[in-house]
Amino acid sequence: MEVITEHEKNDLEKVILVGLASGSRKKAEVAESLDELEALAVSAGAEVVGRRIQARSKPTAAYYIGTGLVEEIKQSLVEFGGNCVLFDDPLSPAQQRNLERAIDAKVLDRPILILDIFATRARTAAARLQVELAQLEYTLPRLTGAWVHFSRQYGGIGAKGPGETQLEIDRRRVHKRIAHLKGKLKKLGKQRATQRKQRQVLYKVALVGYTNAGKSTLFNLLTKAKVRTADMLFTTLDSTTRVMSSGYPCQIVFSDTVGFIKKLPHQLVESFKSTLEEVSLADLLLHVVDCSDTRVEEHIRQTQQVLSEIGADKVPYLMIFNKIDISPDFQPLDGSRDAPFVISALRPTGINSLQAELVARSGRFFSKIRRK
Ligand SMILES: Nc1nc2c(ncn2[C@@H]2O[C@H](COP(=O)(O)OP(=O)(O)OP(=O)(O)O)[C@@H](O)[C@H]2O)c(=O)[nH]1
Ligand SMILES: [Mg+2]
Repeated sequence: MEVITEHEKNDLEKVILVGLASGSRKKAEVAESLDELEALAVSAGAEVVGRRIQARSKPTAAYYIGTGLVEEIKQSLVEFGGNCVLFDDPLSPAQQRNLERAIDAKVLDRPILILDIFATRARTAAARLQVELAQLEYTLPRLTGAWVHFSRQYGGIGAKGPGETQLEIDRRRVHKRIAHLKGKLKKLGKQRATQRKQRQVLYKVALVGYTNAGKSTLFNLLTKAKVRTADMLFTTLDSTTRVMSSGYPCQIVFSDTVGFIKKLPHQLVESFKSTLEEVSLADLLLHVVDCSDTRVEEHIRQTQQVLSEIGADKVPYLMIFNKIDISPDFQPLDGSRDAPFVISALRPTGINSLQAELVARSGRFFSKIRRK
C-alpha cells in the first residue's frame, strides 16, 4: 500500500466537482457520474471538498456553466479551502481558459484527469509512449500562453507524467514529438504483429470490460499468472498475454487489457489502439461485468461503445457477470446472444462451466483449422 505522509497530505489538491444536468440527463444520473468522478479524483491523489450540479437546458459557450454558478464556485473554494475545480464533462480549450481566469484557480475536466492517472500508472515503454502521445494530442489545442502559465503555476494534476516537460514547449516542437512518438509506436505495433502471426494457430481470448470489474483477477485464475489487482480504477494499463495448453484441446492465448470508463478521452482510445489490437483481433472476448455495481447496464453500454470505436464489435463474446459472491441476488439481464456466465473470480464460483465453454469453443476452432 502506498503511504501518504503528512507533508504530502498538505500538498493534496482540494477539488470541487461540477456536473451539468442538461437535455435528458437527470440530476440523479449526474450525481452518480460525480461519484465515479470522485473515485477518479481520489485515485489521482486529490481530496474532494465539495460538489455542485447545475440544471440548465444546455452548456454555455463561454463557461460551460452559468455565470452565477461561476461566482458561487469561486466563493466556495475560499470557504472550503479548495484550489481546483473539476468538471465531469470535457471543456473546450476556451471554456477552460475563461473559467481559470474567472475563478482564479486550476480548472480540470474528466479527460485530463484520466490522462493524468494513466500517466502516473504507465509502466511499460509502450504504455508510456501511448500516454504521452494522448497527453500531447490533448494539450496541443490548449497550448496558449495563458494555459502554460497556469499549468506551471499550479502543477499537480494535469501536469504530471511523461508529458510534463512538453507542456512548456512550443507547438512546432510538440508536433515534432508527436511524429516521433507515432513512429516509435508504429515500430512497436509491427513487433506485436509479428508476435501475433507466430500465434496464428492459437485460440485468442481477450478479457475486456469496465475498469475494476475483476478482469485481472479472472485472468490470474484462468492462467495462474500474477497480474496486479486492486480495488481502484485503472490498475491495469498494459496488455499481458499468457499461453495455456494444459486442459485445452489446443493452445489458448489469454490477454488481460486496460479497463474502460465513461467518457474515456478519445485521444487515449486512439493512442492505445495498438495495445487494444489484442482485443480487435481476438477470436473471443470475455466481457467481464461487476454485477455488484448499481450501474451494470451503463457499464455494459460504455464497454460496447469503446469496443465499436476500436473495431471489435464484431468479435464473438461471452458476458461474464462477476462478483456474484457479494451480490447473490443478481439476475443476469436478458438480451445476450449466448447464455451469460455468473461467476466469482475472487472466491471461485462458476469457473468450471466457463472453462468447459472455452474448451468447447477452442476445440471447434482447432478442428476448423485442421480441415483447412
Ligand atoms: N468480491 C469480489 N471481489 C472481486 C471479484 N473479482 C475481483 N474482485 C475485486 O475487485 C477489485 C478489482 O479487481 P481487478 O481484477 O483488479 O479488476 P480489473 O477489471 O482488472 O480492474 P482495472 O485493471 O483497474 O481495469 C479487486 O479488489 C478484486 O479483488 C469477485 O469475484 N468478488
Ligand atoms: Mg486489471
